[in-house]
Formats: sequence, C-alpha cells, structure tokens
Amino acid sequence: MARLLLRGFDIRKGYLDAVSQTRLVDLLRPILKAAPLYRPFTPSGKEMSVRMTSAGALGWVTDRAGYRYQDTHPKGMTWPAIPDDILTIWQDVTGAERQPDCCLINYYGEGTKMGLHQDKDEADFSWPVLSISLGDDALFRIGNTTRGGKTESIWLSSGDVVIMGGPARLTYHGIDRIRFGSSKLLPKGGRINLTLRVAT
Ligand code: MD3
Ligand code: FE
Repeated sequence: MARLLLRGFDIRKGYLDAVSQTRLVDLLRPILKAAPLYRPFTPSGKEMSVRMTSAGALGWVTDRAGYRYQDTHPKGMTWPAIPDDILTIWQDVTGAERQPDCCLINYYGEGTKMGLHQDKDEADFSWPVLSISLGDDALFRIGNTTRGGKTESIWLSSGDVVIMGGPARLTYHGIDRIRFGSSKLLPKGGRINLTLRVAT
C-alpha cells in the first residue's frame, strides 16, 4: 500500500483490496434503498451534479435554507446507521477518540464534478475527516486554506482512502472529473465517495 503526503493530506493508495471494496458496496445497497440518493440544491438555487445521501445520526444537507447537518433525509426519514465495517476503517486509519456521526455518501455519474470548497459546517475542526473512494477514478484537486493560489491534483482510485487532519482540515478541495467506466466495481458505473466526519 503506497502512502503519499500532499499538502497535509495523507493518501493511502489501495488501502482496501478488491474483496473489501465489494463488501463495502454490498453494505451500501440497503442504505441507498432506505435513504435514496438525491440531487441537492445549493443555497443560491443551483442543482448540484453530485447525488447525495448519508448514514449516521446526522446527514449533511444543502438546500435554499443553507448548508447544515440534520437528523433526517430531505424526504423525512431518519438516516440509516453507519455499518460497523466502516466504523472499523475509521478507527484503524484515524485512531480518533470519537466515532464519526456522519457518513456522507456522494455518487458521481458521468460528467459529475464538485467545485473547490472547504468543509466547515462541523462544530470542531480538530477531528479528522476520512474519505473512501469506490468505483471510477476521480481527479481530486487540492488548494490552500484560503481561496486562490496554486493547486495540485491527484487521481483517486477505488480502494484509496484520504485522511484530512491538522492544518489540512480546512484546505480547499474538489473533484474536477471522473473517468467514467474506468472501474467495474459499481454495476452502473460511476464513483461513490464516503466521507466520514465528526459533525457535532
Ligand atoms: C479535505 N467530497 O463531500 S473527498 C465532500 O470525492 C467532498 O466526494 C469529495 O469534498 C468527494 O465534502 C472529496 C476528500 C475530502 C473530503 C472532506 C474533506 C477532502 C477534504 C474535508 C476537509 C478537507
Ligand atoms: Fe469536501
């Protein structure tokens, strides 16, 4: 397993082997059935290209009212629990004293991207954030802790995990594009990113 440090991001290429990736996708199936993916709106009223849902006590949502964590899906149901296998990955990789209370599930279909942004809706930035990539390759762009300046990009592949902690926690980041069809993991193609966070 290769380990890369890029602007304070700790990138573990190939952290999950093929069997573990398939098992994770199997765990996600009932979650996506109970809390279906939807296309969120930004506060300015633009529909995002990424489709989203969450697991855990809290889910991250955005709509005309703003960005926030809330305990229900936009359709009203509570979020499914975060599977133990995913909590185990968090524990192994971060060693944090607390478990995450949100597992945001992002789905990238053909043409989906996510603009450069900071994650700052959490109460305490001293907790790390963990990203798990499944499915198609994605071009991940890393900027700075303020807007603008030079950026660096790296391709994330299925099974890679990224830990954002310390000063890197407030770094601007985004997904420029995915290589649709580059992985056979997801039956319909595309990419799933799981983002584990301590929200409260
Ligand atoms: C750096 N997701 O959901 S994961 C997001 O691939 C998000 O879906 C992207 O950015 C994706 O907010 C990138 C990598 C990531 C996630 C959270 C971070 C990088 C981060 C939080 C703080 C700093
Ligand atoms: Fe983010």
